[in-house]
Amino acid sequence: MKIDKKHIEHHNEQLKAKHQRAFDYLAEDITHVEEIIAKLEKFQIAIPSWALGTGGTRFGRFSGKGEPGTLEQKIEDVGLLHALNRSSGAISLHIPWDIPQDAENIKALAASFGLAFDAVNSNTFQDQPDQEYSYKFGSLQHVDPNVRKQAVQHNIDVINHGIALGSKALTVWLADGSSFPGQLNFREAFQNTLESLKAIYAHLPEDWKLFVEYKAFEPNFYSTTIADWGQSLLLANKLGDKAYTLVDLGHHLPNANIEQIVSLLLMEGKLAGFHFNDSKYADDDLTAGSVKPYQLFLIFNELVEGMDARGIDHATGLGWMIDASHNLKDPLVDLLQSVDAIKLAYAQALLVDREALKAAQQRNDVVAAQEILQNAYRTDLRPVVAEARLRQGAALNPVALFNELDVRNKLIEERGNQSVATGL
Ligand code: AOS
Ligand code: ZN
Ligand code: ZN
Repeated sequence: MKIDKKHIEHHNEQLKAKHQRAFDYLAEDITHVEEIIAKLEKFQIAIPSWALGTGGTRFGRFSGKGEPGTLEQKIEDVGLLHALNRSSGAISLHIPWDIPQDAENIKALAASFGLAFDAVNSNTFQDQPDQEYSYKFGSLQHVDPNVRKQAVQHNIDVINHGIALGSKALTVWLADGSSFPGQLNFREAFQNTLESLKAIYAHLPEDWKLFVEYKAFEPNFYSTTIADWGQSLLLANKLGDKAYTLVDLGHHLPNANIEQIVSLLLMEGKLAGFHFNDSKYADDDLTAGSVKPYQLFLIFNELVEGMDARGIDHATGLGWMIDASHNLKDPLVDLLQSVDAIKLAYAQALLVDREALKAAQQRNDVVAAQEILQNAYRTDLRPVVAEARLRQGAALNPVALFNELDVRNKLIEERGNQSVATGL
């Protein structure tokens, strides 16, 4: 299944008049609309290979169909997304779920869809059939040095796969922790983790980054060894300049002020990776912007402010990625919705009158500050995001075109009813 230019043009032709009316009406009042569009056009959000299949919960899984069974098919799926929205120009692989046997061919295939390779992800939260030691009681934190060594070696192997593909970052997410008080010594677990990360860091190429992901709980239910941004930042600072914190929106305790975390990490020059999703309770991995769109906007507001303050390029300075799981929706549609919601929040943040906000803060004008933020948030910028897509040669309405072209049924015709369990 391939989406060609003609499909997009035909679709856009039908929606163009209505779009133009909405866009012109909006653009008249936004003095820097061209600047916003230019930034939206450059903004790319990587797709994780594990989000292309139907997820599940520990209670069950309702299989999807026509899902990608091979790495080649996963790349094709992201290629479809990118053809529809021109904003999903990279794929993030998970080793060993995706082993690139022939890196050159895989690279060429990705390039044919205009895709690059984002951060590579290691996996020491599951045991693989051929491995010697079990990760049941942790990996990089483990009390047994043999287990730690095995986990370190796995991460080095992942770096090597990434080098062959042109990735520039390794993301380490650990399930390490404990489920019962007394099960481990917190300090020793942390120190073991640090030593293991140092060994991995030593194998990082000069132009690579190490993203240290944190998570409040789950799969362990009493302690997680890298549980919050403080613990991640502590490790990143001890490791060195190439190590950074990765913020996954679903990995905080309820009501955490994520926008403040983002702001301070940027201030320290230690924010580099981002996993988008949304949640009501914890790591629900729902579609970005589906539950708390205002929070997503506030996070972007801090991202834009903080990146501008440090002169960080919005498009290339941070590793933007989705990390989601879909139990009910078609994974591809869910990803299209996520990318759209992320770009909308970004556009809203770009609309904030920074000078006026700064002035309001300086005179402690709480009311004005709120008005400024909410004016931006409550402006319906969907036509601006659509205009950026139009100029990029993407579909004005990617979800509608996905349905019009009956993409999922075509994939089922090609691949059959195959379904792959993925995601966490
Ligand atoms: C797990 O909760 C984390 O979000 C990871 O970033 C990610 O989902 C995992 O590495 C995928 O297997
Ligand atoms: Zn994540
Ligand atoms: Zn997660």
